[in-house]
Amino acid sequence: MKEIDITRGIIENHVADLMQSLKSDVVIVGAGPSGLVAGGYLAELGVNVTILEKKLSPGGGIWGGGMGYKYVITQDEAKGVLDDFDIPSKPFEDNLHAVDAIGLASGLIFGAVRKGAKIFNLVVVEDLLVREGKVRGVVINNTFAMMNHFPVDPITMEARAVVDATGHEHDIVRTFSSKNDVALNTPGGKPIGERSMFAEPAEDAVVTNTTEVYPGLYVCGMSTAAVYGGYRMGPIFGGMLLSGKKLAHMLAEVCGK
Ligand code: 48H
Repeated sequence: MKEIDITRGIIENHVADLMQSLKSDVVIVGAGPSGLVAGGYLAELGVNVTILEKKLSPGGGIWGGGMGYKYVITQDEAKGVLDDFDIPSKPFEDNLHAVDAIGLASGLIFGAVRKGAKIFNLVVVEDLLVREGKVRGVVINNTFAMMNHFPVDPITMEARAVVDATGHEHDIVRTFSSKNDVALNTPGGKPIGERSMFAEPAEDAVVTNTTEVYPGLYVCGMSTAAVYGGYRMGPIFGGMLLSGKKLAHMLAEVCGK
């Protein structure tokens, strides 16, 4: 066993994955629950999908459960998604299920990978490629370079559709809207901003507002609340899972699958 072979094995495989992702059908920014579900279903439907995550660990806001208590809650309507990703849950009250947050995060990550989504961690999406009024890809950089404010220029990936699954931050839509003179598909043409907690309408709105916000640019999960002025819902995750599933079916159709 030679160290140099271990090194070659890592570099060759990483670069092969990266080359496949240079031109994806769909790039999802953010590996939280909505992005992972969307990516998993899209891959299963035969779409070439890449998920980019700036942190070391995918999973987004799942890991901490509610205030560090390691369970989250889902509704009956989302049970099918848990089943599709082989994630156990315990029935709780009428129509609710308690899900171990660590089981949910790890199950969605592994489920997305097993279904064929390519996930790259430690990659920040810092901007978009826009041509002729349509989003055509992402501008990416290395997390460590960004954290240290090193003057390292970014590189790019092309995609037919880009998804902002960056959660509360709605980083992609926010940056796109502030850098360009564009009208988003929102009342007023700009992100509206998230509202205070009101779980039931918040959960419905996350799914309703999973949509194309600008040609080629889609939102799912918590970023829909920030973009469309939805309420927050606290540690109930059914809306995130159902938003990811809705998005996958919308984009599979866009990609002709
Ligand atoms: C690469 C990025 C970038 C970037 C951010 O926050 P998330 O878990 O997102 P959702 O929408 O799938 O789930 C939301 C849920 O976790 C939550 O916060 C809920 C239900 N809150 C309710 C409430 O009331 O508070 O994941 C987003 C991911 C994170 O992992 C970020 O690191 C990542 O996106 N990300 N990755 N490039 N520019 N910006």
